[in-house]
Amino acid sequence: MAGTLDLFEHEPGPPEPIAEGAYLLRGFATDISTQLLNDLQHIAEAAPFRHQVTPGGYSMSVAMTSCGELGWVTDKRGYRYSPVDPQSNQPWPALPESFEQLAIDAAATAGYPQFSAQSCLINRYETGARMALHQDKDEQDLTAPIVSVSLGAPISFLFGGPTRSHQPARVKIEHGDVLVWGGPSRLFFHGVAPLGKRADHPLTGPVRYNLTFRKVL
Ligand code: MD6
Ligand code: FE
Repeated sequence: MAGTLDLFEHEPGPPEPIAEGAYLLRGFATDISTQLLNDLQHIAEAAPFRHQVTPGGYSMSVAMTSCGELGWVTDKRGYRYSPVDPQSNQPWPALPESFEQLAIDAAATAGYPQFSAQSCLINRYETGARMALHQDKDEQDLTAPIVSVSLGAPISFLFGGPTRSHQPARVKIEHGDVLVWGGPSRLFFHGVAPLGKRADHPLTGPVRYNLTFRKVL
């Protein structure tokens, strides 16, 4: 029965441990992905995607915006969280209900029942865009996990270790996959390989979006 098989194809699997305290929830957000993408478009109308500049003076290949109480920003002065969009001097758009509930549900499923997000960074990858190996360490509260949702074209995620020299593992991340990252691996190095020329998804075309939910303070 093709119809039955089709239903199972999109069923989320059990949390897959990828590092100590870090879990991959494959397909966890697939059911609500059209709602998430619709809400994302509204956020981008109020706070447009932009290529921010690193403290070293490089323009990032990933375009970013934010929603929630705090947004992640970078410029010549450094990396930080800001309650206002520096482009408009207005507060960031509020976290949509769909985003907020997904972050809570995913964190709880991975064993972090107390999580609630203060910030959602939205990353947009077009062909060739990548994220160099880095640690997420601009947050004061390092006891909270990070919830990361991938939408659209697939990409290779790079999972490293506690030092930059640790050879990263490559894992293909697809539309609807959610990563919950905390505990002992909270400060592990990680990155994203360049989005491939043929990468594609019916809902986004050759574009990948990533939502990263964080408790900052
Ligand atoms: C991305 N994600 O997937 C970039 N950081 O586009 C991250 O840098 C990230 O996915 C911390 C935890 C989960 C992540
Ligand atoms: Fe990160």
